[in-house]
Amino acid sequence: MKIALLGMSQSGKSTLLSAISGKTPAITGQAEIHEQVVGVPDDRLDWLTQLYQPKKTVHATIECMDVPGLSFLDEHGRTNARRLLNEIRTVEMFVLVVRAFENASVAAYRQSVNPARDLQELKTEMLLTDLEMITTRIDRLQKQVNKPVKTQARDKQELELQLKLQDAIEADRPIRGVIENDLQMDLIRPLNFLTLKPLMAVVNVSEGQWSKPIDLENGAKDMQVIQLSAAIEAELAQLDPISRGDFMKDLGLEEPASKRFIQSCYRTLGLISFLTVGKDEVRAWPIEKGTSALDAAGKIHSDIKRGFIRAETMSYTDLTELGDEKAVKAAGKMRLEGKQYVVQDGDIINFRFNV
Ligand SMILES: Nc1nc2c(ncn2[C@@H]2O[C@H](COP(=O)(O)OP(=O)(O)O)[C@@H](O)[C@H]2O)c(=O)[nH]1
Ligand SMILES: [Mg+2]
Repeated sequence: MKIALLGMSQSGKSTLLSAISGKTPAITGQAEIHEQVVGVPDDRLDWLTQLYQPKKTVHATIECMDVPGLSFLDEHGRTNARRLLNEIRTVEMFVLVVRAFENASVAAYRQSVNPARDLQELKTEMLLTDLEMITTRIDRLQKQVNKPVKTQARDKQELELQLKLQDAIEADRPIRGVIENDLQMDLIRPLNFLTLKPLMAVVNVSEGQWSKPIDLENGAKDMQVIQLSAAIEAELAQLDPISRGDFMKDLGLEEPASKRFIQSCYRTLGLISFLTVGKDEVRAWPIEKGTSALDAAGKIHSDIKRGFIRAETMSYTDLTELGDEKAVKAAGKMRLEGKQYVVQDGDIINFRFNV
């Protein structure tokens, strides 16, 4: 999974990334995109590792792109922001980080701390970036559609769609709400529009303000929002688990924000995990909700999909309640599922296949 952190300069993106990854933050004021791979914590993997004692445990990972702070205050800033936005078009989702923390030594974007305004500005700029591309595309297609070339039928379809997208954007509506079917999706997929991707918001608040509701003025009504203090969370991430627990108790925090952050990413993308176990490896595999057993097999290896026979499946909950695989089988809770079976979160699957 690939995601990008976007926000105005000094909103706390690099600090947040350090909180999630446990690594020290990249230098502030970096000019280029910086990528960090973050492991996805999963208590189930810890428990399964105890039970199976595998040679290795493989957590899912998220590739986070830490994008330098955006600024739309002048032409230079806008050009630079446009360039950066163009570089991250292929990520699966965007996390919009907005500043709500007070810190006199950190200059605020537009000279004031205003998370609702910054969120709105980010969303508007993403719409405008897409609009620019749509306009260019429409010009090109309008010149092209009357030529009797091989792609003429497709060009006509795309032009019609691009005009519809243009209307939507001019009415402040993201593209993701306009695309109705796979055919339309196929026509525009290569363009990687920004507003096609789902969004999540992180409101970076001052210490102690994590549960005080911050008004985003409806700017985030269609997305997951999490509130945290990136600075505190980054400090927490540097501690050993015991001191971290103590510190969190003092602060009145129940769990590290990194967990909430990753859960929100999974929810935003509609992802769940199935698990595989064995002497060699215990591993979590992220898949989209609704994935069939056959497609889940393909995530592991194309051979397993090709030679698919059955998915021997038990639920993680049954395994923890009954203690081990033998007991799960004895209780009749080991199932043999076929290709069409819809994989559930926490399914532990052993694919039987033959190639
Ligand atoms: N008080 C406070 N300062 C923060 C917080 N998050 C970030 N900062 C400070 O704000 C500055 C910019 O943070 P940084 O993560 O580099 O922002 P970026 O430009 O969005 O990557 C740094 O000096 C941070 O220490 C926070 O939650 N509270
Ligand atoms: Mg940064």
